[in-house]
Amino acid sequence: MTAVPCAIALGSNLGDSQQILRAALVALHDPPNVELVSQSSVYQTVPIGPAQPDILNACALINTTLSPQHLLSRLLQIEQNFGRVRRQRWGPRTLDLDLIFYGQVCLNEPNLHVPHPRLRERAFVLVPLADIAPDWLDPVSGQSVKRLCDALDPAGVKRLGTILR
Ligand code: PH2
Ligand code: MG
Ligand code: MG
Repeated sequence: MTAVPCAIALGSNLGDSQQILRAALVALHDPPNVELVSQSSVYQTVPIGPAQPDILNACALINTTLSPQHLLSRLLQIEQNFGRVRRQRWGPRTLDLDLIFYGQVCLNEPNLHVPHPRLRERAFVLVPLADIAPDWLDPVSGQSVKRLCDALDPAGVKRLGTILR
């Protein structure tokens, strides 16, 4: 199978989030199934949802030979390895890994919706993603990441710097 380019969003606000994001990128890179292609800067973002500490967000581009469901399983497994416990929807997390785009594929399965259904309203996804994939076309809206990003208020998304590797 030829590898498919995908976009992944990362988030953390429990533990040493800088270190967790860095280690998560290392864990994600798992050749020959997943190749890490690029990573955005890290952003400190105001949480959407219940009150909790600010979240560190970033995005990564990968190439993968895994199917969407296998990639999702892999992301959930990495979250578990970082001690993710789900107590509350949109609650605090050591690590959240969301599949944003899987090539130009559109999928609506009970446990997996791709592109991510809320990506167009989330500056904490689109601002980092615009660092590394401004021209990526969202297959649902037909608009580029840059254009979707420019339509949002970037207040609440503050660039911290690059992720050291
Ligand atoms: N993730 C959510 C809900 N709210 N807010 C910010 N700022 N960053 C996130 O990653 C985030 C959120 C659901 O996973
Ligand atoms: Mg999420
Ligand atoms: Mg998630």
